[in-house]
Amino acid sequence: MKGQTLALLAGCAFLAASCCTTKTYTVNAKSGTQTGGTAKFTQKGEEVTMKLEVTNLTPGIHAVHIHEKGDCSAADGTSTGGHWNPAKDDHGKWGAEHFHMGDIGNLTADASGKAVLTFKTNKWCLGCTDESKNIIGKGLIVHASADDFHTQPTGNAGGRVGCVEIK
Ligand SMILES: [Cu+2]
Ligand SMILES: [Zn+2]
Repeated sequence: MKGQTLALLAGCAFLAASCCTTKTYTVNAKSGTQTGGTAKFTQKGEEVTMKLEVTNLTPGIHAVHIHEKGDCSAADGTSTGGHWNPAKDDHGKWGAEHFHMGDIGNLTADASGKAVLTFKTNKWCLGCTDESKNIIGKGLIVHASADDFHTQPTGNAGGRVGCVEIK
């Protein structure tokens, strides 16, 4: 009985270790806003899932990108640099002919300013050695306006209202 319990515990520990890496971060308010929320990243096998929950946005559509630096120190979020673009491609819509590795797209905030976005991809990893995939050390930005998927190199998404340091 004792042996079985130990085997079961060992099995559970193995499953827990092999299942997922999960990291949860805070959304920091930028550009004089009250933006808040959390960004949760989980890697299971080759797939990374992002669950982004944002509060206190203006109702409507807002662009979300991964930017190149995990530094939210500037009041306007510009310390995160431009869009994360390891493949040196053009800005665009995720999955289209041309897009940046950080071009997540848009989310929609409801009348109360809340928005939830779930995004899954096997093009990212959490802390692997492939710098064309690793999102650790990057910054996630929620913008004041929508991404038009067209304007270079930013999508004309306006100011930076929310910022996450993906550490
Ligand atoms: Cu952006
Ligand atoms: Zn882009």
